[in-house]
Amino acid sequence: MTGARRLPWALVLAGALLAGCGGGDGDDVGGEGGAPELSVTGAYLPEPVNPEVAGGFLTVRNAGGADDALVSVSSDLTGSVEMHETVDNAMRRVEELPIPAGGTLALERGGSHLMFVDLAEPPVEGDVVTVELRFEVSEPLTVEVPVESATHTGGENDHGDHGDHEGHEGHGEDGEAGEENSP
Ligand SMILES: [Cu+2]
Repeated sequence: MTGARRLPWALVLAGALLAGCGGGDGDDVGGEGGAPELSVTGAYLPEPVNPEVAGGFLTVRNAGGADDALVSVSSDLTGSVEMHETVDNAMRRVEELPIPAGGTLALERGGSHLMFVDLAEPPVEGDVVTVELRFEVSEPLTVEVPVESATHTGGENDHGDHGDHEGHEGHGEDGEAGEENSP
């Protein structure tokens, strides 16, 4: 099995790359291409159908030259905000969502999303939820997320250019089917 022989080398290489990225204590952050540069667009939260669980959607763009990742989320709506990905129509919790250098992390219906759970009180259309996004590298970003109608998809007030739909390959296949599929 040649694949098995190659794996240790891949791990060594990944480790070396991580060490190279992480050891930047003495470096000047902000040099060209040296740091992620994140911005958030298109955030919305559809009024939940299930009053205890709400999905949240947004796009994080990384215009910088280094990878980053969304590692945790909090909000004033609930103390429990999870990050979920969707594989084969089943969603599952993940510990982080990657935001590649020069790329985007798109949280959208049918894909990865934020999951607000254990809601004391369901949000209604017209509310605004304050969400704090925390990243592996970048400083946290606070986003005011409008609550839209339950059927809102975020598509209609986008000005074109919504064509890239990358980054869905490469997930494992196990998936815990049978959780609620609400968002
Ligand atoms: Cu979910």
